[in-house]
Amino acid sequence: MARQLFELVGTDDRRFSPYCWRTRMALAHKRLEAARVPVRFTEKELIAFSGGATVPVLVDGPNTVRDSWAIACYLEETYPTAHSLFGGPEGRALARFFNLWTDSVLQPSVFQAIVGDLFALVVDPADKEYFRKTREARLGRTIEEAHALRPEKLAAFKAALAPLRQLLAEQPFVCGAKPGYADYIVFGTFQWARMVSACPLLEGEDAVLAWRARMLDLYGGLGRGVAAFDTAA
Ligand SMILES: N[C@@H](CCC(=O)N[C@@H](CS)C(=O)NCC(=O)O)C(=O)O
Repeated sequence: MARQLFELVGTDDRRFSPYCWRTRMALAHKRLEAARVPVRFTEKELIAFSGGATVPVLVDGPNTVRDSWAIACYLEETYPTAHSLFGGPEGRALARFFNLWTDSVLQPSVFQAIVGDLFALVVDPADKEYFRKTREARLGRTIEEAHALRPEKLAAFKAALAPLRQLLAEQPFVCGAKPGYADYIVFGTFQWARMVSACPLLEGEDAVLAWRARMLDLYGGLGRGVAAFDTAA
């Protein structure tokens, strides 16, 4: 197939990367197919052609694009008529805010809360040494120390969601009546978490949980159809 998506893989063929989920949802939104190529953390040679060391990488005919945000912009520019991801330049600017907010606020707190489970349950044995070394350097503490901080990191995550919760009490999707790329950015974090940990990020009556259920149902249950540890909603 001319279009290929290189995505992270762990044990039992789990494709759990939050950034790759952003791209998978964006492709589904655009009704575009792609052959999915699994890449373990340490299989850097498989994506060396992209000039980078992270996934997602999209190959679309002669074009190679890496970085989930760059891929979303590429898809919007290359396939402008089919189902807009951003709804125009103003929407793209707002989606960029969601990208930066998710990367700098949501992802780090969830990462610390679930890294112990991620390491134990889904990091491939061949990648464990690499994962421990790189992630402990990033965390400034051991995986076990981070795991012990779960309650406080989850509390920080829940607090950070306050404006999102309010928004989703007013409208079904982040982007309004229909989902768009900002929804996929935030959804990537929730999908990643449920695929690597049984720890529920949210509980009870919560507009964000209700939104997550709607997101899991999109595109024939694309998100719901994969193996997950947190199967609530
Ligand atoms: N800003 C990048 C981040 C991509 C990223 O960090 N991907 C992780 C997987 S979740 C990765 O490939 N890590 C490889 C490594 O740690 O060696 C994007 O949005 O695509």
